[in-house]
This record gives sequence, C-alpha cells and structure tokens, in this order.
Amino acid sequence: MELTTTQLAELDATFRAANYLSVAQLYLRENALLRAPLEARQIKARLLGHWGTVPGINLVYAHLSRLIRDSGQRTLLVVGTGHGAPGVLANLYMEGTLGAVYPRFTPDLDGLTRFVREFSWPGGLPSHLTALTPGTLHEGGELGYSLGHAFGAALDTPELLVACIVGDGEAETGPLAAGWQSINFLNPATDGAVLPILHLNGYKLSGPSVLARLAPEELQAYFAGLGYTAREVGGDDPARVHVDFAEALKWATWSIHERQHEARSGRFPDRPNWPMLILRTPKGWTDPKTLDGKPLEGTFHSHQVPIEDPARNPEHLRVLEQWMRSYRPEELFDANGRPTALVTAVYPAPALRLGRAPEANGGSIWRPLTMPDFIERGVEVPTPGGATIENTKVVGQFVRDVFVANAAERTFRVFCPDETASNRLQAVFETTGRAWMLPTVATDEFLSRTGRVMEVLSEHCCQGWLEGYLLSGRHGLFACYEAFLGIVDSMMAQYAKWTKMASETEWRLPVASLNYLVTSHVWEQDHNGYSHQGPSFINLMLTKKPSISRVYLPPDANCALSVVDHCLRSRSYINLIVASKKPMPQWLTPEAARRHCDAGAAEWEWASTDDGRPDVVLAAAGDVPTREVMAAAWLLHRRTPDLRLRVVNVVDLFALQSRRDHPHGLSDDRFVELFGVDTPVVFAFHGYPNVIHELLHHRPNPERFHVRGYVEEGTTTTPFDMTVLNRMSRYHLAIEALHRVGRDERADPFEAALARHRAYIVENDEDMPEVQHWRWSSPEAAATSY
Ligand SMILES: Cc1ncc(C[n+]2csc(CCOP(=O)(O)OP(=O)(O)O)c2C)c(N)n1
Ligand SMILES: [Mg+2]
Repeated sequence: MELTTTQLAELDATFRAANYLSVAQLYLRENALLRAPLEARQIKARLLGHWGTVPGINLVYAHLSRLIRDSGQRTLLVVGTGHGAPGVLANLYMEGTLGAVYPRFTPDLDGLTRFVREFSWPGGLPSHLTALTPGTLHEGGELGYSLGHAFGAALDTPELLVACIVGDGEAETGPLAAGWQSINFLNPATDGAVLPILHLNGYKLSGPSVLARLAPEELQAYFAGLGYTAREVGGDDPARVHVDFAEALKWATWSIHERQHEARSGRFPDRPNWPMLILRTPKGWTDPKTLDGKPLEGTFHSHQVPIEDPARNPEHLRVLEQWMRSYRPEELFDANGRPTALVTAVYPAPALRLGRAPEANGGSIWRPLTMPDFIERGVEVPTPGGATIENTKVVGQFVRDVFVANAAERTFRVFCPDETASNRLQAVFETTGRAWMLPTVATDEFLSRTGRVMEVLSEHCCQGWLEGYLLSGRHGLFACYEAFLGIVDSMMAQYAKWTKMASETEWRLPVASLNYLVTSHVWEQDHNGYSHQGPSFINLMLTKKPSISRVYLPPDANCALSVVDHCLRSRSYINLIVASKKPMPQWLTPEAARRHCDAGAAEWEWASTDDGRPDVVLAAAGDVPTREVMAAAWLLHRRTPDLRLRVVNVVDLFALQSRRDHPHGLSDDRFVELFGVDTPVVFAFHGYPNVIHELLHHRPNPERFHVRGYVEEGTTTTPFDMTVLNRMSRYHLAIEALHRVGRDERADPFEAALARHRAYIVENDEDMPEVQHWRWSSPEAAATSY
C-alpha cells in the first residue's frame, strides 16, 4: 500500500531536516538555520566529518522511528558506518534524546546552534559514534563489527528488533563477511531478530564497493546462500524511495514476525531464512550533482566533506548555501528554532525512541549473575603438589554450574571458536548445548537450538557477539586458544576505548566485564607447534587503561576458580585469565587459593627456606612457570640446602606494577616484603619477558629481576622441551639462581640434566621420567629424599 500524502510528508520532513542538520554540523559555527545569508566567517575552521553515508542513515532512522511509533516495536539501531554520526546525532537532537542526556542542547535556536557548532569541536561531540552517543552500543569507527554487535544484542531478547545498517565498504571486511553467518546461531523462538540493511551507496572511501558492482541477481544469490531473502530498494528520488522503503520495511518486519510466530508455536524452520534490506541510493545523496563541473552526488567525492573550502572559495560558499537551502529549513524549524510538528511526527513516544533503547545502555538493565560457591566446587589438595588435574576442566564444571544457577534469567553465554571441548570445558555440555539452527546429523554432538555455547570458527564473531551481549546488559566468557586471541587484538583495543569513554560518561551505567579465558596456551602447544605459540595478548593488555585492564595467571585450578568467580562478578573491566588445560600439579586448597588471589601475589612460605633473609627469590606468574619454579626450588633445596630461597607466586599480574600506575599494584612496603630491595629475583613468566620488565619499572632496583619467559623458541616437540627451548625450565631457573648468588659451581648437575634431556627426547619422543614423574615434596623432606 502506498503511503498517504501525510505519511510521506512526515517522512520527507524528518529526512530533509536531518540532512539539513547534518550538513550544518559539518560546516557551520553560527547562522545554524541560515536565517541570514551565509558568510565565509560562519564556516568552521576545520571541516571534520563524513557526509556520504548520512542521507541513507537518515532515511532509515526516519522509517524505523515511524515503525516504532506505529507498532510499539522495541528497536535498537546499530549503525555500522559510525562515521555517519552527524545523521544519527541530528535525529537524536530532533527526537529530544540528545538533549535529555546533554541539557545544553535545548530544542530552540540557542540549543540548535550549540549542537551544530559542537560537532567535531574541541570539548564537543566526536565525529564518529562513540559511547557519548545515546541509543548506540556500536562505535563503527573501526569498520566491520556491526553485525556481530547486532546479533549479540539480539540474543536472549525475544522482543527486540535490532536494525543494523551495514556499509557496503564495511561489508568487505573479514569480520563483517563472517558476521552474516550469525543467522545460523540465532533462535527465532528465544532470541530477538536482526534486520540487516545493506547500505549500498556504491563506494567506500575512494573506490567502488564490491557488492555494489555485482549484478543484482548475483547479490541476491549471495545473500540467499547465506540464509537471507534480500529485498532491494533503490533510486535517487526521495519520494519514490520513501514509498518503496516503507513497503520493504513493512515486509521485513512482517516476515520476521511470521518466522518468530512459527518458531514460537513450535514449528521450527529446517533452515534459517530471514529478511534483509538493500538500500541502493547514491553516495552523498541529495548533495550537489556537480562541483566545478565534476560529478559529486553518487561518487566517492561525497564521502567526507563534499565541498572542502567554502570559507575561501566564494563560489563554493554559494554552492554550499544553495545545497543547504535545498532542504528548505524555513519549513522545518519554527520561529524559535524548534523542529516543527511535521518533522517530529515520526518519532515515537519518548520511552520507545531509538535514542532511549535500554539495550544501548546495558548497565541500566544489568543484573548480577547468581554465582555458585566456588569453594565448594574446588579441588581437594591434601598437600601442595598432592593432586593433579586439568585446570580448565575444573573451570568448566564451575561454568556449568553458573549456567545452571542462571538458567531462568538466561543472561550468561560462553563464546568460543569451536574449542570448548578441546579446551577441556566440556562439562558445560552437561547442562547446555552449542547453539545451532541448521540441520543436524546423528553423529553431531551437543548441538541444540537453545544451546548457550556460541561456537563459530570466527574469533571476530565470538568477540563481536560477546561485546553486543555485554553492552546490552548481559554476561559472558570468551574461551580461546591463546595464540589466536590475537586475531581480535584490534577489536579488544576498540572495546577498551569504548569502555574508557563509557566510564567517563555519567549517564552510561557499568556493564559486566569482558572476560577472556585463554588456554591451550604457549607452553601446552608442543603438539601443534610454533604457529600455536603466542602469548602476546598479555602485552596488548598492558597498553590499556589501568582502570580497565586486568591479567590473571592462576597457578592452579582452585586459583583459576577464584579468579573466574571474581571476574564474572566484576564490571567494566577487560579480564584476561590464562589457564592450562593439561594435567597440572595443584598447590592450594580452595580457601588458600581465595586468599592468594585476594592478595594478588604472595610468598609461598611452605616452599621457602629464607628465614626472612633470602639469598635469592624464585618467582612465578603462570601455571607452567609455577610448576617449573617449584621444581627448581625442589632441586635447589636438595642440591644446595644452605641456600636461603624464597618462593613467590604472582596470580594478579598488575600486582607487580607500582600502585601509582595500577590500582592492583602492591604497596611499596608489601612489594619490598616479598621481593626485598636488592635481592636477586629469578622470575619465570608465562609470556614475553619484556612484560615483567615493563611492570617493574618503578620498583626498587628493577635490574635485579632476571626474567625467563617465552622468547619465540618453539616447535613441535615434548611439553618440557618448550620450557627448555625458551630457557625457562627448572634447570635453567636453578642455574640462574645459583649464578645470581655467585655459586655457579653448583650448577653442573643441572647442566648435565639439560644435556640428558636433549639426548633423551630425541631418542624417545617423550620427556625424561625424572621430569614426567616429578612430584613436589617439602624442603623438610629434602634431606632424605634426593
Ligand atoms: C577497519 C577499517 N578500515 C578502514 C577504515 C577507514 N575508512 C573509514 S570510512 C571508509 C569507507 C567505508 O565505506 P562504507 O562502509 O561503504 O561506508 P559509507 O560508504 O556508507 O560511508 C574507510 C575505508 C576504517 N574506518 N575501518
Ligand atoms: Mg559505501
């Protein structure tokens, strides 16, 4: 059905007003409504922003608003092309949600002038969507993550429609290309819907977009194969496009409701098939057709600021003014500078406006998880070293119980690139499955339409979904092979930026922390070899704000439980937890683990022989480093019983940093209590040694710390050989400790052991029995046992 004249007039007025205000934001410092002829001095000194994508965003915003107004549909808008902020901001201003959080943007000429002027202005609103923008959980500065965020927000929110504008350039990115597959993990009965709107304006920054140059039938076929029925709306006549888009949006929402209704009445489709829209309009739509005789509208020249120098070029000033007046602002804003009733007619009641979507301010709907008691679920450790278990297996059992405890709320999910079982977290499958909407065969395992484990072999999708899920108020855990978490380095960096800005934005409430559980880590990738060995994510964590960044290296299963428990309760952090999936010696009882994790770093007195005056400190951060440090201490207790040795274990990496630099830093006094002032410290570290050196920068005499860690030596070899190749083995640590106290002459047996090791593994393809079967026993037992 065609739109009525009034409906069309409303949509057209909103569209023109938003376009007008967008251009005004890019260019004007005053005379915001052009109530006087435009003068060069009214142009901003620096023209910072993007226009090309804006008209499409404005069209979608107006139509979605109308849809919500007429149907009450709860809707969240994700704008992939965050550089189109002027369009979103114009709408937020006009619908009143911008002024609600920033009262200086009043709905009058003063407020409007301020709004226009403060765009891309020092102290004003940034040129892209950011955490400062109400109604959004997506920044869109670094392109590619819109679909991931949209699907993450839709999970477990059955009433929500997430409309997601995808740039056609953005669609060329890996994360976005993978993101289309999210549809196969979205349950029409229990999740909300995502409506992708591909914004096919033909160009990216300076070149054409691939999808725009496909034949229409190829484009249809591409999306059909992905599980979408795509409906295309195109043209450059706004009136025609309004009519067609309104119709297409109606079809899409009808189609979504149809699918949801079917699934919710128990008739589940064999294969996901969802609607999507393709909006094919010119880049820079409605800007001047030409500039200086060259085409402008519909070319990549419209991407940023189409007319670059109106302040210096009078002809360009004239073209700009003509362009702005083509929207007829005098019809759109009343005498007081307020948008007219016709302009604002499409916007729904305040609570339903796009700028007010609670999912975009997830902290406002966040509820804590119900946490099972981790102490009760801990491993029994009769004596230190007296139990052996896979640390992640125990974590998996705990996470299973988190699922159980929160089954009714449905606010917790695990995200993983196809490795839940490989990472030994498979206990979760005792209570939930892997989300999967495609057909299954008899030999599949744990696939379920209602599964809460999101497994897709795309770290980008895992990260994007989790971010969307967290930012819309829920909880999650991303379990990943350590080396491949680096694939989302940049996404994490962007998320850290978002988190920082969100924490500085008063009206944004804190959301659950982003929790990474990395396993299959560098020291247990002896079987997969060099490509799988990479602990650099820790380095990246060090570059993030101390208010956000947390790194935990639990030495055993009970510490891992304590850390996971803490992280799942926490908010606003990015927590990196590194834990082994291989059988590992267990050191602490659950209660002792809790105390150790609370302290962050502590001496293990029961392993030390220093009488308060250590000759040397052996310190470890990480489970394999802890095992090697303990074995080195054990060897030294037996070979050099008079050596006063202190064993220190660090579980919270930032405990090492000065409290002036990180809130988790040990106080100066406590640090000296543990490490002394000039005592040599041999430090075995899970990751790259430079991390420890950097953290110790403000600590007394940092040069006395001799750090062993991963130094890019590795291959397919035995597990223990990984520590040998990287010179972090128990023998290397013992040799280093002796060297630091001037007793190199005692190192011969350890050098000999290293030589034996090399010969033995080459001959036998496994580690020496004395390594494989080594068990900790106390210093007191040393006299009799060696
Ligand atoms: C990952 C990433 N690479 C490069 C850029 C730089 N960049 C900003 S906008 C843009 C073009 C985007 O094209 P498209 O998605 O089609 O957006 P639109 O045409 O709607 O402006 C590029 C390459 C970026 N922001 N993010
Ligand atoms: Mg484009």
